[in-house]
Amino acid sequence: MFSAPFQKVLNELKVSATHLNDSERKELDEKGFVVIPDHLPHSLREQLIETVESIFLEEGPAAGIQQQNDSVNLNQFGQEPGARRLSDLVNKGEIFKEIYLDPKLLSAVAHVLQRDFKLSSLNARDVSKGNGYQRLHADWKQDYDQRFHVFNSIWLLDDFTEDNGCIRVVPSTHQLNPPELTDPNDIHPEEQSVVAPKGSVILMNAHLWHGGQKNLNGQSRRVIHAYYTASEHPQQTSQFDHLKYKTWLNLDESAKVILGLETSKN
Ligand SMILES: O=C(O)CCC(=O)C(=O)O
Repeated sequence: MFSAPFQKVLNELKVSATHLNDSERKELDEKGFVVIPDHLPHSLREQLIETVESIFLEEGPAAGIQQQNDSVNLNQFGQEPGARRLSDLVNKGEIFKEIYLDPKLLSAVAHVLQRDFKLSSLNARDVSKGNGYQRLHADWKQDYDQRFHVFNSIWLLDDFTEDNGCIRVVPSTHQLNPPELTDPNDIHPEEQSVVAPKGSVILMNAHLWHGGQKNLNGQSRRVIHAYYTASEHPQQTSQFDHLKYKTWLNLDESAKVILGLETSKN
């Protein structure tokens, strides 16, 4: 369970079991994911789109480049061919706190990980027409040891449709070892596309088998991934290595704990 200091941080951030209703909790427990529609208010979604697009513009061909630990599907430069990616959004706008400190999201992470945790990475992803297919994978690479170690959330800035490369998942695989499919194009008989309207957030036990799909019609499917890990594991984006002083100045103690910058204090 949580250390007393971490529980205090959760209380300060208004994280509580009541954020998930019984059916959301049941889906997360049984299927390994749950879609929360209308979670992003319209104006926040618009501001996020504006911010994300301005970062894409500013970073140009360097967008997404970052040394990341243990990334799935990324090349040596932290980029994914055919996908627009951004890394390290913690440093790229106060607005992203609305995501990584969201009380409902943190309540789901707390429910699944059941011990102190921290943000592992905060990235954005979009895929262009004809691209985006990923082999089925789990974000946790080791065998299932009766505990969960990682949690992901996918914030939909655009609709996820069958044709623009929405994510696919294999429900209820979160208590299995990661998939060992030999052919990257293998289709799992039980895989499902997750179709959902913009403004939704997909809360996902990141042990679940999942993968991006090909964007067939070229419509935008911009998402933000807020990914967490239990506190004993390294972060995908090390905040100690990357956090800028100007970001630090605007963080309160609770945010620093969620970013893994402070061990929680009494
Ligand atoms: O954006 C998505 O649809 C999922 C991406 C994903 O699973 C990954 O990049 O590992």
